[in-house]
Amino acid sequence: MPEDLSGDRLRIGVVCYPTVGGSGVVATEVALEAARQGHEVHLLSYDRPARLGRPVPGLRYHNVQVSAYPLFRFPPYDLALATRMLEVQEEARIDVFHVHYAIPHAVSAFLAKSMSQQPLRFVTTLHGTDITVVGADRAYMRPTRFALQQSAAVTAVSRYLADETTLMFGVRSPIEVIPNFVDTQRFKPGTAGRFYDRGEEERRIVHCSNLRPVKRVADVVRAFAEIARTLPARLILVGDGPDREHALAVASDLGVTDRVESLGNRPPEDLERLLADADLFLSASETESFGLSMLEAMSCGVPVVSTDVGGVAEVFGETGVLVPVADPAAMARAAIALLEDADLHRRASTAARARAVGEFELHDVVGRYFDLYRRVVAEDSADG
Ligand code: GMT
Repeated sequence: MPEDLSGDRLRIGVVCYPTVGGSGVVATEVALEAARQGHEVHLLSYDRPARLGRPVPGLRYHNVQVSAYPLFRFPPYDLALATRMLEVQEEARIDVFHVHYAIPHAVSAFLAKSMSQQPLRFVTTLHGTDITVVGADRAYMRPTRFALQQSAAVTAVSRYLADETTLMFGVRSPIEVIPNFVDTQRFKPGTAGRFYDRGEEERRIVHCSNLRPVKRVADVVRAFAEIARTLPARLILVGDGPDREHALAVASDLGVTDRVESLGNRPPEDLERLLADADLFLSASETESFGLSMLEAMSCGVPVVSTDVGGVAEVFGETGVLVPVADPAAMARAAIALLEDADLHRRASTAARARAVGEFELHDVVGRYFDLYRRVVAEDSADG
């Protein structure tokens, strides 16, 4: 029998992708903070999420296993997830599931809800390509729209993404914007300072992503090659994905291989350290609903130059520099301006950190999810 929880404590089921991508990071941080605040948290995924780290009291991880029969060219993960959600619901009497990334998580949640003998409530958070790219695919559109309509509440990580969803999916119910967040105590400026404090000539430029085509990482390398023609600089690529080899081939063609380090996926502590000591962050994405790694860089006081897409302007506010997509020359010009002028860089660094602390601090934002869970549970109890 599940323990009787008192007062404000909730039983929360969190569903996410386990990879280093932003939606998995956000989901894991929400789960960790909920457990720290005394809620009982059940995290479901097909692998232990990259940000989870060591076991945490109050948080249980449930693995979703998919059988691979010879007949299945595509093992049905959505069915396996629905079954696991139902089992966890029956075992732990979950008050609310929070599914991150609509496809297929919201559809699995709806299936679990339909199969459940008890009320099963779920909140869906939209992150980006679940709507802007994947969701526009006819094969996914209708079940996703249906599952959003069946969610007790839908949130999006930026106003841009909320508006896109309303436009593309014709979702009539309001979508609440709850932005992504950063732990500004973990992601903070390093003690070594920037290139002018370190007395070093070489500027450290970082790009961090899952190196998928949407990130246009080759444009980051092209911009970097221009920068490296003007200034001593090093490019550090963090993350792994299908475009890694292509990016390195472009670096080789442009003669900057010896100045590009590709570190692959790194544990969160390494990312915090790398950003803390960076001088600039570059992002060349063709779409970005939010840009969590840019926010993490800002929190470390690292100025960011990004393509002007999606919700990036909402994250930047008055900070950062926006350039057109597919224009590495413009990106390089903006970067050089910051990396040549210590005063300009210092102001940009201070503004970036101040914006992250003022608008996106983890403890200020995550509480909005907990308020939403309570509202959903209260409304459902009142209805039923
Ligand atoms: O949608 C994706 O590309 C995957 C997703 C993820 O799992 O990393 O990224 C999206 O969600 C992040 C967390 O909310 C956002 O910071 C990213 O901007 C967003 N990616 C895109 O929109 C391309």
